[in-house]
Amino acid sequence: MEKEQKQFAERLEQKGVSRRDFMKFCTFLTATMGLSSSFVPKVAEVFAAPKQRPPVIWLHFAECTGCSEAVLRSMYPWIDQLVLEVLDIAYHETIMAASGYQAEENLHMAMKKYEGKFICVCEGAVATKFNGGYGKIAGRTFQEIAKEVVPKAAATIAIGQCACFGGIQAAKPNPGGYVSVEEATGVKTIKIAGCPPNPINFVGTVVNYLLLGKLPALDHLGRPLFAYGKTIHDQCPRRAHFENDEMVEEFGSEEAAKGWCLYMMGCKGPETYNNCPIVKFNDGTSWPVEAGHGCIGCSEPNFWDKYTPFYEML
Ligand code: FSX
Ligand code: SF4
Ligand code: F3S
Repeated sequence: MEKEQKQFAERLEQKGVSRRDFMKFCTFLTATMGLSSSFVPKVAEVFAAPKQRPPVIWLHFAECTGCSEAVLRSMYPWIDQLVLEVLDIAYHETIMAASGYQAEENLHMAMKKYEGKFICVCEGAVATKFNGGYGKIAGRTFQEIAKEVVPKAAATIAIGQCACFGGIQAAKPNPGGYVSVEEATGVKTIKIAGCPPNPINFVGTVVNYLLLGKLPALDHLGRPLFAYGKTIHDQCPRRAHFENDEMVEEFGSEEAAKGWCLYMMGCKGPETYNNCPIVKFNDGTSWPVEAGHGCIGCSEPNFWDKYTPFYEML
């Protein structure tokens, strides 16, 4: 175990990550998962000395690949290293070296080898009209691929608004008949919602599985409660400006304090469940409302149709 941990520390060091950075990340992840700080060493162990590395088949359907980008790049620049430490990614179109026939072969071999054991991660919506003609890979429709792979997985994680609820391609008039992965396959998915979702919520879900041997508790839509249990509005610092007497005094009046809130600019925070105000994006730098833009409800079903025009008050 000690040897493994040492080798892990060396690999991180090569990426310019100190043990202190790593422990800081584990503390942040543990808090995000809603676990007490006594779990921090256990969470660190999941990465440093994984007992099992579940095989993953990562599929892409109709989307912008922002979800993969979010996991692999934007947060901690080295989160890709951590993801690759705990998961055995057998197939991922964006990051694998293989292409063409070899890629197809990899997918089929991985599916056969790990049948019933792999985690399927899906990005993007599935086209259903015109026999699925709006989306094909290697001559096969998204629909055929989804129906072939998803039912063989031990669990399927839909990552991003598109895989969870259809996303922009399912917005009216939805010419391709795009639907969520769950609708396309009839298989229940765990939904890491958002456009893009916060990578910490994906990592938290996977670590929950590895640490506690089960998937996290979900809401009625299939989103993990640790991340999607509260509304943006309930956690928003701009709300504090008009709900805190001291702040109101500082602003001169409740009305003035309310001026900081983006509700009248169309913020959908009161109806949107996500943890953006707490976990933020880009290494905890900021999040939409902090940057001065109202929440557009990107983790809610069909937000493109439901919440446009975005600048109209709820
Ligand atoms: Fe959709 Fe993801 Fe938005 Fe993009 O793959 S959730 S369009 S950020 O990339 O699926
Ligand atoms: Fe609520 Fe949005 Fe106002 Fe924040 S900015 S308090 S989320 S309405
Ligand atoms: Fe999306 Fe709203 Fe967060 S738009 S990123 S859920 S603040």
